[in-house]
Amino acid sequence: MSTKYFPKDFLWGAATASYQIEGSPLADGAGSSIWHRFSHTPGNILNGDTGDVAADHYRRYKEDIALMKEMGLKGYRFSIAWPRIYPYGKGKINVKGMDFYDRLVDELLEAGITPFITLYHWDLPATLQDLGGWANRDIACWFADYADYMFQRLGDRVENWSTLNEPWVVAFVGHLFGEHAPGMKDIYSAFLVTHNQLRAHSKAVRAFREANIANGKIGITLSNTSHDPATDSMEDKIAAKVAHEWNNYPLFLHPIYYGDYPDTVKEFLKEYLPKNYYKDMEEIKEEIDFVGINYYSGDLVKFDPDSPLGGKSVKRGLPKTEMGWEIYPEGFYKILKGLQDEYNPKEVYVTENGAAFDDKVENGEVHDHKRIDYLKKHFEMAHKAIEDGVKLKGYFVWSLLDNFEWAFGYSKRFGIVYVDYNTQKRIIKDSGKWYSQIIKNNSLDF
Ligand code: LGS
Repeated sequence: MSTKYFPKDFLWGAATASYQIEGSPLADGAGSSIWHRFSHTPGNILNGDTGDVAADHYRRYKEDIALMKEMGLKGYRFSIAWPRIYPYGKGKINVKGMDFYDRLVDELLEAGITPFITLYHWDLPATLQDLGGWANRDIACWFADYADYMFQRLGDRVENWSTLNEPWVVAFVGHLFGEHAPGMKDIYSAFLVTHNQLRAHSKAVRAFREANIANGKIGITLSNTSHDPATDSMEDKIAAKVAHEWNNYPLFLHPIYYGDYPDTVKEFLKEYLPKNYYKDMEEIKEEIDFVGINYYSGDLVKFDPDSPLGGKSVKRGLPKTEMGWEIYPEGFYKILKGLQDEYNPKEVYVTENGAAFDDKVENGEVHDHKRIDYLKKHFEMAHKAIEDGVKLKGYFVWSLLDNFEWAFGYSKRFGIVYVDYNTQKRIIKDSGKWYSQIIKNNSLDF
């Protein structure tokens, strides 16, 4: 057995998102969000679940921070519900909503936990959707104004900021597949939304630079699936490359770092890109301080002339999580190493990695050994990536708490802390206890 140490000051933490844990979505003057609306529309969410109560974190945040402290977390990634701050998306500010995040940040700092804020994790103010949402070009200004207000209000205490969480999912799952809010199915809107998110992101980054936050760092959080070619054939390799460049970090980082969409996107998807998109590229190309990587799974890609992207996904018979996603830690290494080789970001954070399993409470404990095994294998790959030059500075396990898993409602549990939704009682799962040892030792035994 050998012990592998992580870098000094490695930011071990856990992540959550506002709509998934907070509950009380309309409390204290908050406006409605597109997820509130979507989840209250019958047929959208499994079992008709909504985020009305969720893990009741809005009212129990102190208890939750105490749990983080007990586990020894060094960092906590959470998101701000835009409609709590601006009930109508812009204009009038809701002081009480702001107070919640003020208190949350103070409580975290008091507990010695570094806050890591995501400005947008999918709960767009519903009023802005009525104006076209992310498909309206004005959203770059609406978002930058909101972001700027947050920098002014929390920048004295919060150094780490991520603009958007998984803009690919927002664009395609929300506007092409219709499985997430706002539930649209239009490919042109999906690409327009991709583009406007990029514009909004970069505008917020410029506001951040002007806010001049001491030691402040800003980046973006991107979703990734490791797409590997099914065979060595040229066709399969191209299909896997197209899937990678459209589905993973290149779709957003190519514009941000190089001022253009990736080659395969321009070749295979050009007709869907907004007209004259290149005119915005100069404002989109804007330096960021870190890239946030979310990683869960991988697949094999096989050439398929009938598919619009020239490839289809095939399973390879690996063990799966409760979501039906293959457990493929090697793909995590490939994503991290590929990111470093292709874009050489100044810093990288794993902003999400974790798994859902069928957790059971037995005598007041949750023995989630499969989750421990999943995390261990992924930590190992992160360590290997660091050894190979990836400038990984921290790692946020998804998720701190069991929560509202979007279209799957409460049927899937990702937490390292179990939530009993009848009583709101929390139980630190075995994975949470195991994780706290890793954090304490800052190392992993193989
Ligand atoms: O809860 C969400 C987690 C769970 O799994 C979180 O809010 C999101 O930021 C993030 O999308 N999350 C997530 N993503 C995994 C997507 C994996 C798709 C794998 C497909 C296999 C072929």
